[in-house]
Amino acid sequence: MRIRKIINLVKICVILWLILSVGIGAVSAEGPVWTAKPGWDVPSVGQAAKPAFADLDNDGDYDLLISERFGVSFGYENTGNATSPIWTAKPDWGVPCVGMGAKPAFADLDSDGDYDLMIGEGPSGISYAYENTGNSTSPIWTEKPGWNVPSVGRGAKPAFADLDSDGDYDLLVGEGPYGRTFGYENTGNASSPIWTAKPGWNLSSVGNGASPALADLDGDGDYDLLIGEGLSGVSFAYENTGSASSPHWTMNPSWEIPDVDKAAGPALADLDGDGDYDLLIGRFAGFSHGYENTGATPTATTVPVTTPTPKHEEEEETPTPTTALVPVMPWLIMIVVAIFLVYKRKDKKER
Ligand SMILES: [Ca+2]
Ligand SMILES: [Ca+2]
Ligand SMILES: [Ca+2]
Ligand SMILES: [Ca+2]
Repeated sequence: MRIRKIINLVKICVILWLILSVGIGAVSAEGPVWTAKPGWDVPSVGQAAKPAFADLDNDGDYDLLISERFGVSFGYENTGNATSPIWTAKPDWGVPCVGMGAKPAFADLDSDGDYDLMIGEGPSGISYAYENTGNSTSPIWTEKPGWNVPSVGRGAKPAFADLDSDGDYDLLVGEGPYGRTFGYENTGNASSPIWTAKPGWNLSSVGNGASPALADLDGDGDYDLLIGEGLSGVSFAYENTGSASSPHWTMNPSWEIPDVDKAAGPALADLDGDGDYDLLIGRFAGFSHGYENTGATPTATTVPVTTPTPKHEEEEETPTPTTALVPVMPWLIMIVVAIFLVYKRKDKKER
């Protein structure tokens, strides 16, 4: 009788473990396969490199801005082409120090056909906006406080995408010490953004120094997500198992990228023109490492975005680690059940 009870309890534990490990909602087997591509690497910019892609000279290939730990952002022109990038320093496109732990993100925020810029900052937790007052072939970054995103605490790391398919850019902003990511809906419009907190899009902690990057990784027409982590250097993957107008983030470990040392800062763009997203991950040592997506090319990457081309982002960090709650829970439950059984047994014996 008692053996049957124990067997039943073990069964319940196993089922709970499966449910909690897999999460709610099925994830896709299709999607990216990341293969190191040293030819795309970018030399060190100092510490905690955070790249962001955009075609800054409107010649049809992705260029780069890489921010670093001490708040400076460096421009790189792609002097190769849309299928084979070569990164050449372009000081004119850089941004002077914004503070500490800078992380850039690009989007055309005023719908005038050129990329504007947001740079997340460390101690203030504010994401500072810059309007492109140059043009689509020659950017000039001019501070635009009206577009700033209020503080998320420390270590702000913004990433843009139209998350509700209404034709304007929305935001995710990662945060430093606790590794959380916050959603912001653009409740203004495509030429004048207003950032309104949208808790339904938030993500729980990945540990520390969350650095999000958004792109459609499985070619199903909605944005998926990578979040770089500060201490482990892992970039965690989330598949959008909701829809293009209502995202639901479900962890998909088969898409994640292992350790790059620490302060992982992923940025996504199609670097070889084969129709899928490739990857650059900034790391603490200041380098950015290239990864080619060698998975099966997903058909039609038709993410609804208003302006130029889709693009994506990065992070920095320091303090408190927190281990992911989900993998720990099943073990906790099993330990509690085991203790309960031992006590029950002892109790019976004593009686
Ligand atoms: Ca270009
Ligand atoms: Ca613009
Ligand atoms: Ca939107
Ligand atoms: Ca998708």
